[in-house]
Amino acid sequence: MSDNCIFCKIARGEIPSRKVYEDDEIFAFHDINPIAPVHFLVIPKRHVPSLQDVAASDVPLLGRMQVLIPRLALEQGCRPGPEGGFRLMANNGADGGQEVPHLHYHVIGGPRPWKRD
Ligand code: DGP
Repeated sequence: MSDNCIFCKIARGEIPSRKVYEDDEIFAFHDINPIAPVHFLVIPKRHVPSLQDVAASDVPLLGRMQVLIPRLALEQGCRPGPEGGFRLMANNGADGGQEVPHLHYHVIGGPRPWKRD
């Protein structure tokens, strides 16, 4: 937990968000500035700044996130199979274009065109 982290506050319910999913380790919510019909973020509840900060002990958590994401994508309206799908994106650090320094996966999809392709 990080006191000043906006995504920690969202995961704790201190800042409102449109929740997509929650369990004891993972929180998912709609991006405030969506670039496609489906655009939500999946974060670990624990404060991890970016993928540059994960360790071997985080593999089970990261694995759970990866298995969860396709399920949530379908629930949020992404189409199944090779004709459908979604984009999974993680910006890491300033050079990676990361604005919020709490690890998050963007899940982006739905019928094209998107605002930014
Ligand atoms: P990134 O550049 O990868 O760090 O993307 C951060 C994303 O987080 C960006 O698409 C907008 C989103 N975001 C920032 N602040 C908030 C917020 O307070 N609520 C929600 N729902 N999304 C936010």
